[in-house]
Amino acid sequence: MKTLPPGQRRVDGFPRFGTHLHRPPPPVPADPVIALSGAVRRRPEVRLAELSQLPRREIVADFHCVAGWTATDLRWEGVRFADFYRLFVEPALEPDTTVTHLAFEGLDEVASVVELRDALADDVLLADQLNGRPLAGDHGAPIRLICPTQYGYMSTKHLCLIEVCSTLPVHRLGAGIIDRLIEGHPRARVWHEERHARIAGRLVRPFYRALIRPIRYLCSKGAQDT
Ligand SMILES: Nc1nc2c(c(=O)[nH]1)N[C@H]1C(S)=C(S)[C@@H](COP(=O)(O)O)O[C@H]1N2
Ligand SMILES: [Mo]
Repeated sequence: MKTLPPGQRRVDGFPRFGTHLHRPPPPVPADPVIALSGAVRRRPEVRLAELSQLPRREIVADFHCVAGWTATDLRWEGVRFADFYRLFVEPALEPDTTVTHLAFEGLDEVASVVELRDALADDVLLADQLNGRPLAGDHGAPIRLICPTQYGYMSTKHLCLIEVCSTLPVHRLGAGIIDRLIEGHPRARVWHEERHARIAGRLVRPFYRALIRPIRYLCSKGAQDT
């Protein structure tokens, strides 16, 4: 049996999970795009059809939710995020911009903030296929980010917007009590157990683990509504 990262337990299959709770997955637009905002000169929209200009990539990786479950050996296909960045984002940057972070937003308005160095890692994908099939609604149709070495909350599903940032986008972090309680770590590396921004990963394990059952229940209800 392979070793899982600290505090993780294997689950069977791959549950739909997330902060969307009871809502069904958002409908997929007829001609989906990834829009760019923030420190870009033009505001180009990249049609998903344009991604066919990039080489296809496949990775097999485990998926680790911060709440403590790990789905093993998922086969993702798509394009490397670094290739997308070089072809579509870099040419659109405002002159003399130093990009530090990217905010990835999904059609359900859930977003993640990823440091540029983590987003450009070799194994980060924009994935449109899982285990040989087009991504289903539950897992992020039509396309999602996959950052396999970071907790799942970085891997934004239903990706439709990338905000290019030259400082930490604080407006993305949320200011409510719940946001503070589950405030994600800025790097969220699973092997470093970077679960929470201020509290040691080991200490928040039981708190997150207690959320798995109610969230899975709500997610399965949302999936049935579709
Ligand atoms: N758009 C969007 N992306 C999201 C989420 C979400 O609610 N909405 N949840 C995150 C969390 S917390 C996890 S663990 C994974 C779950 O991915 P899955 O539903 O494909 O298992 O998606 C992440 N990306
Ligand atoms: Mo998660």
